[in-house]
Amino acid sequence: PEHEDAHGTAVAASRPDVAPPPLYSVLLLNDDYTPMDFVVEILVRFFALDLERATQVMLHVHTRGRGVCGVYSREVAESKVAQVNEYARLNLHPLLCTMEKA
Ligand code: TYC
Repeated sequence: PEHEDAHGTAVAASRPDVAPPPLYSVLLLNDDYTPMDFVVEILVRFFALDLERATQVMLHVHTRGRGVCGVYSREVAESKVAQVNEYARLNLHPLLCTMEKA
């Protein structure tokens, strides 16, 4: 909603309608070649999961095809995706990380 100042100029209302920034899920996709222990290492290293939770997420991706590693702002999610894909490629694994609006 817009208010007007003494000159009739539109100014921001005292309670501006601010939308919360959208959140993004960062996903791992299954493949037939990336070793399970490498996927667990990724989940510990880049998503701060403990070994037990990392193993659960890895097995979920392995059996269901994809799974959520974490939920972040767009900027943080983009950074996680880039870092994971770069690290996987550096290690010659086909692992794919992607993101979608939560
Ligand atoms: N399917 C892989 C295997 O059997 C393991 C794997 C899990 C790969 C999760 C990718 O995102 C992934 N070695």
